[in-house]
Amino acid sequence: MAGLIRTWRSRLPVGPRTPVVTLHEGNTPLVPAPRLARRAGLPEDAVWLKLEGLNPTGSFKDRGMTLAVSKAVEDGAKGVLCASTGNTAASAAAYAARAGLRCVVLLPEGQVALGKLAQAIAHGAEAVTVKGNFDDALRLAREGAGGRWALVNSVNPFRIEGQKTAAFEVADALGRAPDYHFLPVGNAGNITAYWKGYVEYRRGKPRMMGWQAAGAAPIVLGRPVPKPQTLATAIRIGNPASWKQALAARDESGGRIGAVTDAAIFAAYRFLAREEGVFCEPSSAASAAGLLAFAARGGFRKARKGLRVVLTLTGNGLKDPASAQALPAKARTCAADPAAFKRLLGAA
Ligand code: AN7
Repeated sequence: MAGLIRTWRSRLPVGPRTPVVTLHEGNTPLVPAPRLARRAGLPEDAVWLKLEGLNPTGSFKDRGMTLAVSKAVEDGAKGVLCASTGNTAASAAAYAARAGLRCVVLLPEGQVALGKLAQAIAHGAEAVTVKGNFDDALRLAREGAGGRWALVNSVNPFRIEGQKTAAFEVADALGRAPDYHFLPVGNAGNITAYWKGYVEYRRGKPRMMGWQAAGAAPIVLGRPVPKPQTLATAIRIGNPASWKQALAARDESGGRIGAVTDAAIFAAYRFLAREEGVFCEPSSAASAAGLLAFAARGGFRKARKGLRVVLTLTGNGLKDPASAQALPAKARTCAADPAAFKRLLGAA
């Protein structure tokens, strides 16, 4: 069925008069990752990637946004408002355009990947550059919301409701919930949503394995980080809004929330692209970096047969061309001459 509101209607807070603002999000592929599995010392059929970068605007945010914007329209909002490290803004901008609503996005200055900025602009969002970080921007957004401005950050419960459908899809694709679910953690909405989804769907419960960048790891440190630093800009967040819910997901599931260095994140980003043919954005690769770190420390002990581990790759690699351009490239130039090209191939 077209879009996740129609597909999961009975499990979502929508009524007959709720308009359906959709770009046919959801229903994303779950693909095996045999090389990553081998690298982690697991059986080749153990590790699966949920490709959320294949949603309409290139990230998992679309799952939450279809519902948040539909409810904003139902409630008579004139516009939507969000703070964002980029993907929420891109998604809000697209769904607001579709709904005919105004969209104001608050973006931390100089810290938003180029593709995400391009999306917000293309969809006609009113972009406000904030002289501060994401946490400062979210504070402004919360202050500004109300009246006929709907806040569509993940503090909006409809965002979580929409995003929980990813857990339903994973359980359907595997025939049951996985044993472990790895994902990056920024503002901690997504880990909250997956856990809610698994609990509600009753097909088993994975251990929830959340990963923050080491320079932006407030949940791991147990205190807010006033100046979060990481090249994985999507998760450059020092004071997550869903902190408590993330701890609940971790503790109720017997999981953990850990930190991975930028070097480990970028190594995993490169590995996924080169060895699995999957191009995600750097922040998304925190899940793979987390898997490798957990496995290297003997976290899986002796991997049993039938083990199922799912990683959410939250955003598309095309969002952040600058990060890809920083990778070592096999690039050369050639004269527009067949003989020269043949020599080049021969010398390869
Ligand atoms: C690719 O867009 O916070 O833990 O403002 O874009 O649910 O916040 C993005 C977060 C992971 C973290 N991967 O998810 C925003 C924003 C990608 C992301 C996260 C984000 P949450």
